[in-house]
Amino acid sequence: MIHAGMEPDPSTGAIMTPIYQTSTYVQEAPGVHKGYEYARTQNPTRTVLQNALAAIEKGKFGLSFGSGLAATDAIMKLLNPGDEVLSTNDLYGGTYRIFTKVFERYGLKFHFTGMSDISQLEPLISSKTKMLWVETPTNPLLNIIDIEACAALAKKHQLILVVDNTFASPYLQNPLELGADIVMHSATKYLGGHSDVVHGAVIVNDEQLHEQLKFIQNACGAVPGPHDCWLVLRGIKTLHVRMQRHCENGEKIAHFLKAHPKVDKVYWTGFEEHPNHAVAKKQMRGFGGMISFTLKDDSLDAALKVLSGTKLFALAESLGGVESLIGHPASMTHGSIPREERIKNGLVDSLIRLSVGIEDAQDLMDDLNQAIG
Ligand code: P1T
Repeated sequence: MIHAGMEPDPSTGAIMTPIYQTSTYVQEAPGVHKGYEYARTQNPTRTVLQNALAAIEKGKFGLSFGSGLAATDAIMKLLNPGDEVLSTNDLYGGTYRIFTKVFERYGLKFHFTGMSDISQLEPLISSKTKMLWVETPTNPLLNIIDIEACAALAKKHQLILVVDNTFASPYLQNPLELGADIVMHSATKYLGGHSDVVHGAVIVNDEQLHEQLKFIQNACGAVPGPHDCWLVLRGIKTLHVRMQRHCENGEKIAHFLKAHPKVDKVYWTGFEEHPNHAVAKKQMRGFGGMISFTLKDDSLDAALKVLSGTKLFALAESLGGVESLIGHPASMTHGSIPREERIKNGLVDSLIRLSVGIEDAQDLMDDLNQAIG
């Protein structure tokens, strides 16, 4: 993570990649330049980040975007009107929103389904299906989807397999090695790691896919600024140590919640009784710091009291930063999914989501304990 894809700056030897805050590059003569023409197309800070992203995801090519959703937007533009996408039904609300509110208007069709049991998927695939969209672990219910099994299905039916790897991060899971065609990240989360940047990443192995996505990146222009690239580069250097601590704290807090008399269900991929724990163990190197739970008192009021009652856990959207966050998916991150749809997929109004940070675990447990009461 510290060295991946990162070389000292070739023009000065600066060990830390400089922020190339420029919109254009001087050419010696028309078409004679140092590989950089215009900063939407190329920027040296972005180049280093893109190489780092490829290296940490064990892929050949990385591409950076202005946000996770800008990355998703670029991936969807690989498709044509009439094409269909089979997507998991438990996913970030903004991804659901761009699929249904933006791309359906351009003639793409989306089918949302549970993917924990892969045998359910094949009957839903038709000649129009072109892409499989997988988020694992899912946001916010921490379902686990078998990436290798999806890859086999995608290969058989010639589908592009996309894995949103935001929740696991490349430290815990590398979907390209498991057969995925495209990995995407909201780098706003664990990759950035400090809640100070919004950023998106796409990593692929296939040269043709890379060329198509690079074309879209430049033609549509959802590129990040160099300062944001630099922040993500700096975040990546500590991803491994942060993730180790997120995992340790996540495990302690998941067990603490499970033992708490007022807590009902706890969703965490590390529990042996998690329906796909064996798959999680197979494809992940740890279980991360994302946990969702409900209270035995399943009223919305009881959940809201906990959400407003924590002192260390800040009530906020987002995840993956060093500081712990608490959120209410139904009204915050997943508010853009119609209620009936949410409830059908198990996302109840009283669900509470935690992004466990890297503070002292006992302090975090004390905070939850006083808020739950
Ligand atoms: O926010 P942005 O960088 O555009 O990324 C969107 C996105 C994509 N995929 C997953 C799995 C995500 O969790 C997100 C963003 N999620 C939140 C803001 C959240 O609090 O869940």
